[in-house]
Amino acid sequence: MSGKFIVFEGVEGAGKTTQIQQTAEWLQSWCQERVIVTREPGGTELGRQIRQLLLDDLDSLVSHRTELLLYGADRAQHVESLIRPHLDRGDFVLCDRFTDSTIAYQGYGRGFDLAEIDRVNQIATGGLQSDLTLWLDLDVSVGLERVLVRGKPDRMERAAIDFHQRVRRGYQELANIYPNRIVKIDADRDPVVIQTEIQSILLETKWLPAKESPN
Ligand code: Z5A
Repeated sequence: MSGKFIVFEGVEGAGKTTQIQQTAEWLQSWCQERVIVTREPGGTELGRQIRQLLLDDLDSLVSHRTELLLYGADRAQHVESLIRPHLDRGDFVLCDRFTDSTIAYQGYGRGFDLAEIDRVNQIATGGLQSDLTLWLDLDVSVGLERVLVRGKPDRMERAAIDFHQRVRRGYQELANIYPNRIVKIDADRDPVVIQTEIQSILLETKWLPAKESPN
């Protein structure tokens, strides 16, 4: 496997979607078609159906154990049918959320046993980890304000504020445990400033091929 797997993480409204799109456009100026943008849940056809179940349809009916397994099922399909094949081809795969979301939301947020979450993640990914995780860190109330203006909140967004605060603490714990893999980025700044920082981080990795000079 020779591609690079870059994951964007953070609480709701942290700016992952905004930053992942801008990062992809910027990376494409180096590698054109070799940049793939995807997300969890919902990166595959099956995943889109799981996403709808998880975020819209099941409402409060879904048990925490079922929820954990549905995220795991979405990820297993995603890794096998999309992420690994692209990494094998040498592509950059930019993913909006991955295993750390499950640890932060189902583990720290829901209080689910972390060892069990690790087992589900291991089954779903076969051991695949990100090469780099960009954690966009933001006060949860700022993030929720950003997303609530866009309309009806989904099932997860409706969770109590202390749930989202535990999720944020989960990301902090993960960043402490994996300082080489997870980079914390202050997401309470102008999107342009955040994008400039992301580009600097990626340039430092030396993963980018030399850019051809324009004629
Ligand atoms: N989940 C889980 O529990 N377990 C798992 O294993 C996985 C997921 C994989 C996915 O929801 C849900 O699934 C999520 C966790 C759970 N729970 N919730 N809720 P999603 O994919 O629909 O939502 P999201 O990932 O949280 O994305 P989001 O809410 O769309 O936020 P975002 O992508 O981080 O932000 P954005 O769309 O780029 O920006 C949001 C708004 O803020 C938008 O109007 C922007 O224009 C604005 N914005 C962006 N950046 C800025 C800055 N810097 N300043 C000001 N305004 C900004």
